Amino acid sequence: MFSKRVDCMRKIMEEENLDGAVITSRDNTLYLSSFSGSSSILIFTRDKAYFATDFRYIEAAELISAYGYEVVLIQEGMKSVLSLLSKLFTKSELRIGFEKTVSYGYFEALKKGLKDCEYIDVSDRLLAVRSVKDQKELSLMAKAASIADIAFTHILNTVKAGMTEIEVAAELEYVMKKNGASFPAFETIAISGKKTSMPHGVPDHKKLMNHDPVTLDFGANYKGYCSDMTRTFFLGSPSPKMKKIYNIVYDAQKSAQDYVREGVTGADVDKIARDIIGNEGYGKYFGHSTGHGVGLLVHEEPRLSTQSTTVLKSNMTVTVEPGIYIPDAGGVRIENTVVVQEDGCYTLNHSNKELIII
Ligand SMILES: [Mn+2]
Repeated sequence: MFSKRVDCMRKIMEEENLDGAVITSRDNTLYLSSFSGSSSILIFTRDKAYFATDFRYIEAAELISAYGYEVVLIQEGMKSVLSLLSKLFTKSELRIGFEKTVSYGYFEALKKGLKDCEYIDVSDRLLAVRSVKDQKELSLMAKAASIADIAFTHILNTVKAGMTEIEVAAELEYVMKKNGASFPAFETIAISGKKTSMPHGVPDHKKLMNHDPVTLDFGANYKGYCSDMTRTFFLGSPSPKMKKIYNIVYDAQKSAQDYVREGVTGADVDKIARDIIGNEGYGKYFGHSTGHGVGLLVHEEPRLSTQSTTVLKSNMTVTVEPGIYIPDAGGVRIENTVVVQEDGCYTLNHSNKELIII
């Protein structure tokens, strides 16, 4: 699988007519080499691939050589990296692929090491390749989603008024780890009451109260892959207004999810959800996009937004997560992560999305 990914990097290099490429972001190095440590640099020349890392990871890196990388020990940080680069690239005026997400300091150092080269961003190309998942990735993502489902069921069975938001977040994370997650895919959102009007509210020591809406937005990282789901439920019967909002968000989420298929654009899907919410008069309370790609990063390509011209392809994984947020009252969001197929999509997480009253 990973040697195939080296080939995919080679294809990008050919298409961009690159003499070399230097890849350092953790998500791309993981994708291209299977290495998940915090320090590694992949260097591609026209005919070879190098995996450079420091002493802490050299033993773990041995595996990487099986994928066609020559492993190189870096002993003096950036100084060693630059001397390696100047050994590998002896000519000047080369076309070198890099990632536009690197730090300014790193980029300046790179330019000093490889003088007079032209730098071409390949991160967008890699994100485009990564947006379509293979079967192995899909099975890891299904597992990550099922871990989150287990944690959600646990919360529904144990949550009660008097628990704090932080406690609920900690329970979710504990149960996810007990069930195989390495860590949460992102900072868990567990918010209650009026705070649910903040799409990315931060849990604190506020206690849950009867009749509160509770919004949980969380996911597991399983072997590098993320899951992402959101549910809003109620601790006792909701106010008529919150119930109405729930049903509109439910309709918007269901209709948009039903619309996802190969060949439609991100904007097409966004419009389905946005029109339903807008037609009910709540348009101004839905200020974020309808969804995003998920994979090694929790937010990646493609986007399901008003601006997204990306055409969806089979085996892309995207969230569908409309919401309505009314300041000083409360909010509702429902989010599934789905896999795009030729004639529709299937969802990776299976928790009930209908109105839940505990
Ligand atoms: Mn999301």
